[in-house]
Amino acid sequence: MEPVQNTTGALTRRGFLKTTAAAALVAGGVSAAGFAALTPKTASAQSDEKICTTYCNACMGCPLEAVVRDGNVVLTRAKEIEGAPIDQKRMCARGASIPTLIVQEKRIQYPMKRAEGTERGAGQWERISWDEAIDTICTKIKEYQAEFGSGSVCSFTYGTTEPRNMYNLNRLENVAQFSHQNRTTDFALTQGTMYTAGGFYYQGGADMDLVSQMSTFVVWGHNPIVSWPNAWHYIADAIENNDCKLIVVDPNKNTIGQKADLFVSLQPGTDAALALGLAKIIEEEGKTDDAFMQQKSCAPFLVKESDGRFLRKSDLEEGVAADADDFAVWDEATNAMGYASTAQNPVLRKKGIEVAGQRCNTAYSLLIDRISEYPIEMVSEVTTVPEETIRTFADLLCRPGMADIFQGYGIDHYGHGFNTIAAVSVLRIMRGMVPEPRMSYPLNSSGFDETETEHPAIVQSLGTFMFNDLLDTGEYTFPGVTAHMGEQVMELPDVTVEQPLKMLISFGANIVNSAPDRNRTIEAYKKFDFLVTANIEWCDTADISDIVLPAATIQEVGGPIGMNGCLVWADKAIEPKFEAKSDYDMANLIGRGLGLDEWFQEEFDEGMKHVVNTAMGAAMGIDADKLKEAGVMYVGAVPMPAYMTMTGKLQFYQENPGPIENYGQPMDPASIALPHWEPPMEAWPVTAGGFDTNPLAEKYPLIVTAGTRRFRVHSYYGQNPLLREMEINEPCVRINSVDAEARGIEDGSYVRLFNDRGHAVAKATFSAGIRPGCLDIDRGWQRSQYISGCNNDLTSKQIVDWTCPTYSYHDCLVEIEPWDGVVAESQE
Ligand SMILES: Nc1nc2c(c(=O)[nH]1)N[C@H]1C(S)=C(S)[C@@H](COP(=O)(O)OP(=O)(O)OC[C@H]3O[C@@H](n4cnc5c(=O)[nH]c(N)nc54)[C@H](O)[C@@H]3O)O[C@H]1N2
Ligand SMILES: Nc1nc2c(c(=O)[nH]1)N[C@H]1C(S)=C(S)[C@@H](COP(=O)(O)OP(=O)(O)OC[C@H]3O[C@@H](n4cnc5c(=O)[nH]c(N)nc54)[C@H](O)[C@@H]3O)O[C@H]1N2
Ligand code: SF4
Ligand SMILES: [Mo]
Repeated sequence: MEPVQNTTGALTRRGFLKTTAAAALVAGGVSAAGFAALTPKTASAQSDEKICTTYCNACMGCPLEAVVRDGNVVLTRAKEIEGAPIDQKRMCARGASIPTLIVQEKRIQYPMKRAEGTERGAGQWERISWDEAIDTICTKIKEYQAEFGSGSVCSFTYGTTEPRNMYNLNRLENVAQFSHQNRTTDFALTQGTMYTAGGFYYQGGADMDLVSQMSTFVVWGHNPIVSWPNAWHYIADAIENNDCKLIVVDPNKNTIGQKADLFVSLQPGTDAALALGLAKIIEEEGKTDDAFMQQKSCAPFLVKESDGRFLRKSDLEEGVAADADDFAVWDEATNAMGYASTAQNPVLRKKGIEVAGQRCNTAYSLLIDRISEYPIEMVSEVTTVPEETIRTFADLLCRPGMADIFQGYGIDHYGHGFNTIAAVSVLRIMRGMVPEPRMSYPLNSSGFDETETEHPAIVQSLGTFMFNDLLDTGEYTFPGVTAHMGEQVMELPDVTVEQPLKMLISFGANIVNSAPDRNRTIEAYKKFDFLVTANIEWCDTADISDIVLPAATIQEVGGPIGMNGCLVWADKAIEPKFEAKSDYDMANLIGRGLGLDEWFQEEFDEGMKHVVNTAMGAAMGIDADKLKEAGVMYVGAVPMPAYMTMTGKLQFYQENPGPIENYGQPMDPASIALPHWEPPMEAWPVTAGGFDTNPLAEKYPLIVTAGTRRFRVHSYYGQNPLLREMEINEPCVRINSVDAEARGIEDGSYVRLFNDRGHAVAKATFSAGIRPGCLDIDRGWQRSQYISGCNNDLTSKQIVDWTCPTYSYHDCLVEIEPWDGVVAESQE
């Protein structure tokens, strides 16, 4: 159905309102007629057909081919990757569903604004022109910034984290000096692997050649068969070709757990205790790789008792240039102090070393003290893993041949996630597992060419956990802490951030659905004066916005991505459907509308050159023109001269850690100096290890986690009709029959999960793989797809560790009951 137009061809608002009512263009859906118009036409003999290079951005960036006929993508298939030394050609059901994703019913077609006089969220929309949309947005930005300061306009640019999109969005939020809404998600794994091993191994996909060579492989809090499907076959290759032993650590027997030689089911949130207990066994049995630790880690570095810092050459000698600095060690070859770069035999296990009036201990001896707090009896009690299983695990870790540990977000999504990731990293360092330093080829998403060093910048980083306070009072207060640095103790006072908030612009992400404690998120969002959402498909976040902008898909825009060892330059395979525009173009329009034209001169193709053309690229002979010409280039992993940690060495000891996300919070660096275990903040329904049960567990005894699901990526792909055919088309919660039967719950019946924060109604699916006391609810279904409530109505925004502030989605207690089918008004 065509919108009504007046004689000049422009839309009339009245005319369109009539049309929308008739076409039921409420809540963002398009009519059946509109959907038919979007659907690819049947190919005829006369059809033009072309094959384009493209990719899927749903997890690992698989390079694909798109078959295009008559302006529609009719098929996607895995692309051959020339020059790849390993078999990389892969695609899963999500990649195969791209043709229907592009034309799905829920696609946002035009810029829309909330119908005048209607409530936010009432579902009444009017189509507007791009000009009106951009004018309105820019006028609002200018007004708020003039009256309340530049940071009163906040932008959120997550969910579409590709450099292709992020480049110009980052440019906009910096040049326009917005405040930036931080996602506060997945930070423990990022910060934990970065600080200990210098980065993400495996998950960038560039190290898969190593995975197939493993003799022992541990998958810890991760379910790659579902969440990184293209990673599984390398593990399978290792099992088939190397007789690799697979160990899986998870409370629940997840998909990959079925393939494990040793499946270790543990009490959720106790992984750090298990890792440190294993480390103690390995140390006591003399199975550490000492030569590796001496050469590649901070283990021999001397740590001063006075302030907990490494003793450096610059502490001992005058005029040492920063790049000539070195770390003091005790050299057994000379029985004297030496430096890390030259010592022959730096000692690992030594305490009470006096150097220049400073009492020092080796970093490794501090670690030994720490792991001595985790004897096997205590670890077994806390984790519930039998002592015999812990010993078998330790033996398997010490098998000859290559071994490594693939850590996942199952252990990230806890308040003490950093500590858990760091504790697991201890095992990797002690056993010499961490490979030579390498990294995935980095594309530049910063928003600025490497030569553009002078530019305006965002004014403040904010988390959604701050929004309720900021919107109520214009202030958020971080609690003060007692900070420890060696023998020094400091009281750090509360810090108050002042930031009035008026307007939020979200590019991608469906934050209302994905952030924890959804009811609190909605409460906050309602208090914003003005909300703008740019997305490909209509979602719960669009529902409560004032202006919604239609974003274009990869196939409609093209551009570069680097993942999985490959660089891809996708073709613009088809014209954008309806009036969709790329995020790049949207940033240009807003930037220019704000009078910042000088920063937004370049169109997409030129802009993308800054994304690919980096100094590293030049050194490797890679540039945008070459990549565009090739379509796909295999680059593998880029070798690095040193680990990208703060010292260039593998670090189980952090001398002065800063947080990955700095909101201005006070923090105690000692909380992550050496890894330790503490129970989860909420999901602790037991008494063990000297920690009493959380009293809340009397009311809410079950732990609910939300694992990833095969046929969706969070909410994305979750409205794709092809994928919806492939699974039960509604939210499900997996439950052990023991817990279900105790509550009179039948398999396949509706149940209500609830706690003080909210509730979610889902279909119970009995599963023997779920640990009694635990539930696993689908991740990603939106409120609009639930009968009542929603997964994130249950979760909490509380931040536990300010040295690594991250949302602890998996740390959540609930009770569950058969659902009586009544939706109370308060629950709607
Ligand atoms: N199909 C699909 N793939 C995706 C996504 C998606 O939504 N769908 N999302 C993508 C994104 S953004 C992410 S972050 C990744 C996440 O993907 P993964 O890293 O695989 O993480 P999860 O699925 O959250 O959890 C993995 C496992 O951790 C377990 N777990 C929960 N608590 C604990 C615990 O205390 N200890 C241990 N050892 N395990 C625990 C869960 O039972 C689950 O089996 O997937 C990416 N890939
Ligand atoms: N309960 C619970 N909640 C969780 C988690 C959990 O474990 N438990 N895990 C969390 C994790 S790991 C993550 S990463 C977050 C993810 O949180 P989100 O990023 O909010 O999740 P998605 O639902 O994938 O939203 C991505 C949105 O981006 C849109 N999009 C895709 N491509 C483009 C584009 O090119 N341009 C624009 N403008 N939009 C685009 C999609 O249509 C989709 O609406 O969720 C978190 N939420
Ligand atoms: S979802 Fe992941 S594995 Fe599947 S096609 Fe897309 S990028 Fe590849
Ligand atoms: Mo994530």
